[in-house]
Amino acid sequence: MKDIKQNNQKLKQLEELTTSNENEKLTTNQGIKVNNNQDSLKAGDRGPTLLEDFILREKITHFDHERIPERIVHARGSGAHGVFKLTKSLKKYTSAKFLNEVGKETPVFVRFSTVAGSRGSTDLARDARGFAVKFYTEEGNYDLVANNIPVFFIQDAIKFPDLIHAVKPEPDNEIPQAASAHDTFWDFISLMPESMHMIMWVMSDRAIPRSLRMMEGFGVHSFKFINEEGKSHFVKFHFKPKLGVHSVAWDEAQKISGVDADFHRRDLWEAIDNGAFPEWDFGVQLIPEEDEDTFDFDLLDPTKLIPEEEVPVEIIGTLTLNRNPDNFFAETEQIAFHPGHLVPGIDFSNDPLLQGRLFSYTDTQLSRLGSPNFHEIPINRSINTVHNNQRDGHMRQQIVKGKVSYEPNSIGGGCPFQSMMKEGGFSSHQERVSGAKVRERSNSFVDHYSQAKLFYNSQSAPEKMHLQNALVFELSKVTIPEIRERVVGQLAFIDKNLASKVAGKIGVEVKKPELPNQSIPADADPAILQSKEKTSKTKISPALSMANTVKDTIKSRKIGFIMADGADEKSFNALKNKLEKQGATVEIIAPSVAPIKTNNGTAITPKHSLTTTASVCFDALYIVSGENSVKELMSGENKHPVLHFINEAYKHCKAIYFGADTEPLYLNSNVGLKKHNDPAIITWDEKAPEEKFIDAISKHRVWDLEIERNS
Ligand code: HDD
Repeated sequence: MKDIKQNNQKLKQLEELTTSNENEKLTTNQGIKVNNNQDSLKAGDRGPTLLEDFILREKITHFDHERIPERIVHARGSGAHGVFKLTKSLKKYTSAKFLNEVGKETPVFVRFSTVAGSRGSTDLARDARGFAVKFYTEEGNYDLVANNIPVFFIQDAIKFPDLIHAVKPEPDNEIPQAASAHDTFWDFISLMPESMHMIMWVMSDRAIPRSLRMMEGFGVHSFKFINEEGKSHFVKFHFKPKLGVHSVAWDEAQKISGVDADFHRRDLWEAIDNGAFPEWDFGVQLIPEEDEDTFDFDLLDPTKLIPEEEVPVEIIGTLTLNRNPDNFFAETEQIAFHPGHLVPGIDFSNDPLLQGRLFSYTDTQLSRLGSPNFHEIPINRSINTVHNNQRDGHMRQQIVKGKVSYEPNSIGGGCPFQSMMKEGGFSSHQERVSGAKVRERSNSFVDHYSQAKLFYNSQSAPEKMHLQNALVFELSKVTIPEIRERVVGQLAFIDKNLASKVAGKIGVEVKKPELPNQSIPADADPAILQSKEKTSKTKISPALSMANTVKDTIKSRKIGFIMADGADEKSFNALKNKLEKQGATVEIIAPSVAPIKTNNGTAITPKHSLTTTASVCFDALYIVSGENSVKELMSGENKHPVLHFINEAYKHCKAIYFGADTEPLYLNSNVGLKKHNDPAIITWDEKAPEEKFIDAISKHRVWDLEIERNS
């Protein structure tokens, strides 16, 4: 009951601050009704516009100031409202109230993002994805500012501006947009061995998700849980999508960027609009403080993950996104996350990357949102009312009564009061810290290759091939041979075969790279750094491969039905109903978007024409039965686009079902050259073809057949 109240509280808060123009009269910002919004005020109808035209001035001035600076990183994002429901109490580990009571619901807003591109850049860039969650808890806002990759490029925040400058468009010509395939990125990477583990992840298909709804989320750093007795545990956070983790092929990603640059944003929006609410299991890996030193890596090193085989992920709740924002700018753009927004019971670790982040986020909001009062913007407001002595500043909203804005005070009766820990007052974990003031890195951070190896070795054969191709693609765009060579030299520490294959395709030799000084502590043993023998305790981690993800549902998958006049209405309806019943979405693709007539004379309006969309926007294709429909598709200007559509879907290893009468399309496409040994190509003459089609869609793609199919 209380949770529903809490949920409603955020909703109510937002509702109170939301307006609609429905049935309203146009006014100025001062509330004056406007009688003419078409013409400015002039001296005569052909004369100059008058300075006194306050309606014109106000409108243009506001327009001139509509833009705010985009986020320095993670500028391109999409967000949604939702709820987090606790399924397992963590009271033993943390006093955070939203993690204590089973069944408790906490309202959330989640913003997903790419990292490198500008606000208007494509969704399908090869990049890490942000997965930032704001929990509006009764104890205040808690932000988990996560990514879809569990490790990071660098170990210390002091290198963050260098990393970002290297990956962003180059400063002389602002090229390329939203892409890491260029000289400066790889120059930096080639000189930073610590980035190699993350490089394995961003060169894998994890960096080109099929959907934001099919990505994992990771808090990356070790954080701390503190319980009521003050005992602490290290904790790593995980979000696991209920739909499984799936990606597109790089060739698809590039084409989607042209056909629908908003592919991920649209997919998220439509899924929520259609009631297919994205869901994740929320999990934790818990490590008692005293076990800190039992790993073969440092828990404070953000380039390392804890293999799930060593510390299993305990699922403790469900995150559901169930409401699209009303206004992109007001909500998704103005939301301000900060890893330092904590609630009692959660604390930081000494991870040096995290420590630097704690400074950066508020600082960036000040220049991006322009005022220290950004917490008053509706999407950023805590549901716990704010009481303190801070005052004034640009755009202050809260009207605090009384004379007092200092403490201690007697005039205000001493209010507002501090809270003791047992009253919910935030109290930092009492950790004994001592040490000389040094600008150094711990020796325990020096092994840069073991987990890169672990990741690579845990991938399936098709995943390894994609990763290798990604490296070849990226490094082929690097124009300076020495940089290519250095990267390949780094790869050799991970996998010799990978290095030599990549080297062969980019015209360099595998050589030991010159190691940069700045990333190696003065007294580090270079032998450790270069050791080819060092491997992690865990040799293979099945959890790291997407081949082992959930593949048993077609829920929210997009199926393209290719059809023309004369399509067989009965089989069209039968399959459409079957697919929709299982939660898939069906979209019709026809020669044009003009209505088509089925063999029963029913008019159906297609959503797409063969030229306004492409196979890359669909998970699977059904070539609808109907002799006349097939004839039309195979004739004139339709023939090439329809065969291209089918061939491309086939190239990307998608399920294709050829209905009755579609043999001409089957035989004239590349698909027709293969016989019935392909689990994702289903033809009219097979037994239970619809069931086979549904099963094939649920498998996502048949990556295992990729080489054979494309040879
Ligand atoms: Fe960051 C935004 C995630 C390291 C500085 N970061 C930002 C966002 C995400 C992350 C998801 C977008 C939030 C949103 O949707 O508004 N960042 C990470 C992760 C990191 C990380 C998982 C490493 C584990 N970040 C990092 C470092 C620094 C920053 C080391 C600086 C020292 N990040 C920022 C920022 C941004 C940001 C400049 C840009 C916009 C914003 O904060 O609000 O402050």
